[in-house]
Amino acid sequence: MAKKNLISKAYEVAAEQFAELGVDVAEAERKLLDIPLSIQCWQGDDVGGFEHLGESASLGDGLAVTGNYPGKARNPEELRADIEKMLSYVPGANRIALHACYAEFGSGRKVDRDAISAKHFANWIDWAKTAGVGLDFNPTFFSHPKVVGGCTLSSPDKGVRDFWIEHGKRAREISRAIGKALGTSVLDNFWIPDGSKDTPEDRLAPRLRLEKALDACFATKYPASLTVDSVESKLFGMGCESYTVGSHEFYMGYAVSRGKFVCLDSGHFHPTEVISDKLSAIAPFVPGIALHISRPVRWDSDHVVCLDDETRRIAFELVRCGLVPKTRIGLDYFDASINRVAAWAIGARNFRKALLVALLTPGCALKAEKDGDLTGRLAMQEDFRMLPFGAIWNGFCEKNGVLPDGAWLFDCKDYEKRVTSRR
Ligand code: RNT
Ligand code: ZN
Repeated sequence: MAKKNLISKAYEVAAEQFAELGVDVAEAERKLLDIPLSIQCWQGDDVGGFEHLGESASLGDGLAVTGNYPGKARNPEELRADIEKMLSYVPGANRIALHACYAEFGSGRKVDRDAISAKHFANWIDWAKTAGVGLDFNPTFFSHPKVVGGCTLSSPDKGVRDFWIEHGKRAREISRAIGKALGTSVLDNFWIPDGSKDTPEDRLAPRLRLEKALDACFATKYPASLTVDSVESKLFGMGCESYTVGSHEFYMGYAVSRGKFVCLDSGHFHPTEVISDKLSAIAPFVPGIALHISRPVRWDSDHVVCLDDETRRIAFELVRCGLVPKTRIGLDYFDASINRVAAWAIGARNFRKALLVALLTPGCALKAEKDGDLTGRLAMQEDFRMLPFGAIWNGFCEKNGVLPDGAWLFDCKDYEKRVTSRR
């Protein structure tokens, strides 16, 4: 009880301080609740999926999950239960991003990726309706024997290309059907692992094949109210260090010329290159931007999202440039070395915190900039770092029935004790 009192006291004082700086805290909170955040289902089972339920299958094709923390979800029911737990720690309009490999075949025969359809996602759709969340989708171009020589849509083998083109088409049709069933537009994000370990002689031919294959995938037009497509670039992957067919420049050109969303994964660029600066540069030229918020560490692009400078900067750019309506914000990380539900919640809460910080940032530094007072701008930017954002966050969580910092982890550990550790 004392703790609760402390949270509301701190909240009141903080809200007064923000009001003095011209910030409307209530409005910031309303906006934060309405911003959709698409949370990746694959944090819960190490990007395993359910195609091989009962058989073993390993993640591959440039993706790697490290760690063997106990308690990973073994089937769709466990994964959905874990997602519900995780969602209870994340205030706001959340969505869940699925991958095609999370299809469910029930007692029927396994269906290959070039033959899946919306009916294999019926349980997800029903669950989403009950849970009150939207869904997003991704075709799965990895962990499959038809990834030949590390390649899918850019493969020199027509049979391989055709298989994956059909998969891409199926994924779009599934996305359309989910959009229709849930009444919310589904983001269908294309990422492929294609590339090469060593330096290729011909860097052009695979890109021309990819261009054609994507055109074939996207031949059918669907209304944006049901689904939109995005294309996600990467710099390199494990075993694909020297050449990536779907590089940033490739997909920029593709998205701009075809009117597709560009998906920026914050882990997919050179170590000192940041995506926060790309948002305002790309926005004028594409119908929309998709984000995979992640945290790159050395070779890995998928560590749990922290509330670091770049994460804050991404959220700030979205808010300051008015890009929230144009952006599908999503998360993409997978950590199997710590409690998976906690990993999910930490990253998702952090991006919501980053958005809250952005929404609560006073406008006076912008005014100083417009007035040419660059000294004032820097002084204010630095002073604002110490504003009591945490007090607003905790009060905001409580008002919305979500456990504040310091409390949610106890609940999560209790869930671990009762549920995940027994798996
Ligand atoms: C891979 C891409 C891709 C995947 C997910 C699982 O480097 O980031 O988005 O992480 O689709
Ligand atoms: Zn990604």
